[in-house]
Amino acid sequence: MVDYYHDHVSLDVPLSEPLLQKRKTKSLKRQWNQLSKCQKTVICTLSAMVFLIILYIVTYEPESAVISIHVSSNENGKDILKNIRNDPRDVEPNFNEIVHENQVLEEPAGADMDNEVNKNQVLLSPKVELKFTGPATTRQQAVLKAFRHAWRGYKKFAWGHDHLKPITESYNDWFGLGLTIVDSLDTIFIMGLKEEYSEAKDWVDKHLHFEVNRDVNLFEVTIRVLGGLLSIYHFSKDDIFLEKATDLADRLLPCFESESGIPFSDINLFTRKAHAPKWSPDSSTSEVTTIQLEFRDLSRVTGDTKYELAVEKVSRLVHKLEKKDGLVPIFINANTGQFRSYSTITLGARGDSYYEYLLKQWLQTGKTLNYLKEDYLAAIEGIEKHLAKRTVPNGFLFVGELLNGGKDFKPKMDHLTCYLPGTLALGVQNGLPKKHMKLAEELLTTCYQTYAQQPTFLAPEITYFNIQGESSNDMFVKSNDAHNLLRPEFIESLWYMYQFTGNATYQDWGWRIFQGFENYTKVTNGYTSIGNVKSVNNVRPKDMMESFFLSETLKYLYLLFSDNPKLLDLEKYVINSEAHPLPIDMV
Ligand code: DMJ
Repeated sequence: MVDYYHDHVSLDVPLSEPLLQKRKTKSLKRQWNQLSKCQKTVICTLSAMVFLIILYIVTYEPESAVISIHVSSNENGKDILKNIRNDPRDVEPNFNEIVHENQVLEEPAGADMDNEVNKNQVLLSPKVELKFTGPATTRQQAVLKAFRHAWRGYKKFAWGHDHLKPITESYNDWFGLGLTIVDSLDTIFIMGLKEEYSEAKDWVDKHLHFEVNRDVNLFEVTIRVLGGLLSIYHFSKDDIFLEKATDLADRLLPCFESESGIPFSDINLFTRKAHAPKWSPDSSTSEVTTIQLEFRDLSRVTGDTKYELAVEKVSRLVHKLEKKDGLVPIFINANTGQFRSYSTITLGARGDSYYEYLLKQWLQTGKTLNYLKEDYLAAIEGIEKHLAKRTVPNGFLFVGELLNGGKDFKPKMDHLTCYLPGTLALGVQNGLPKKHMKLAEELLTTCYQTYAQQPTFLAPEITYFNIQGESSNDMFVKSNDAHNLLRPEFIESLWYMYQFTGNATYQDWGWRIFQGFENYTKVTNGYTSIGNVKSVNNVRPKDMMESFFLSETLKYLYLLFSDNPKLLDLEKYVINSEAHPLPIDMV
């Protein structure tokens, strides 16, 4: 271009790229040299920071909600946890599909599955897929509505306490461990209740701790709290539940430091001092034998065998004791390791779940601990021989009790015994004698009658049976035994039986009983135990909603009313005494 306005002519010639670059570099260099030392330091620092930030962004990988398990040592469960698990706490659990990692079995040479637990053996939880998609039937919807009603009352008047007292709009603290929340978590998960899950988890995270200076019962806390935490850990894979479970189990372990290895029944979680119950020198047989599924599962997930070793020792000690055709007295001494002679033999209170856990431990361990199966089979023979009798009027089969060292028969059956048909069916499904199914069906019918014969359609706590033919009634209920605590055992059995037979009558029976609960135990702020099932006009509300109503009764009803038989797959899960599912070993 030509400049006509100046005394000279300037000509702009476009420079070539390399030439331009050279000039720019030269001028940059000149500018840099003109900077002060301080200016140069600031520029260098800023550049280094920008470089580091870019490097971090490029190499960052987000954490996954699926947990990778690689175990190299089992010295200390906590260390293992720290090392092997990601922290999925901020990740929303997937209620529709949760994938658990593969089971890892590191078995040293010579380990025998039917012998003592090998200290070096690390057996971790199997891969399990779950699909919980919320209620699919109108009956399930009704149960879900009942759960929400109970939860709302608990939340409003008893949040963080053990149990709701719905009539007085207050609470009860038995152990001070927020039992209803912990016990309900897996039911909430199965029902797909996201809001309730999030508030319950939040409470566990922030408020559940075990520095509690009070005595708790080993069995109750194990089945409700340890079992509840482990079950929801398996479902959600959220480490917070496992951390709490491990802390709790460590505090419970001193119970096993007795002379015999049979645990004391109670322990102070803060001082960790264990002792026999205040009212007796002995522990209850069902209690010391109904903690094994939970402690063993904790060993599976942490890789630390100390929990399983403690409880397995108990099973083996009880296995060696003399029994009456497989039947056990209901008291055992932690110091001597012996049964209390002449104590009652029953499938009800203090005896019940001994028999249940024989079968379930065998299942949990992939049918490898055969001494448990043998004890179970012997016990069922013993029941048939000594305890199973028929009423005279209509021949209903029931399971009574033996008193005075097995000398006297008492035609009395606790509602607790109604878990037995379900357990028998579970055994048959797993290859045990088919004749057990006949026993299961007959007992189920009798249990149903304990409900159906009451005007409330709710069973009493205890029923007596007519074996002398003194009247035309098959069963009768004493006033003191006429209460209903919202217990789950019969519903539990209905669910197992429906699972294995597909007989929809069992669903219909469950529905009628659910109506009984709706009609006579539902109150404005939840559900309440009642004192009298014998009169629809005078049920005498007892003002107590036990955590097992949400953990067990409503869970089993919800499962019973599902048309999907694999909603909770019994080939993959074994369910503890408080209805908390735990994975079965894949061997
Ligand atoms: C629950 O705590 C458990 O099912 C236990 O094994 C027996 N008693 C209650 C329910 O009735």
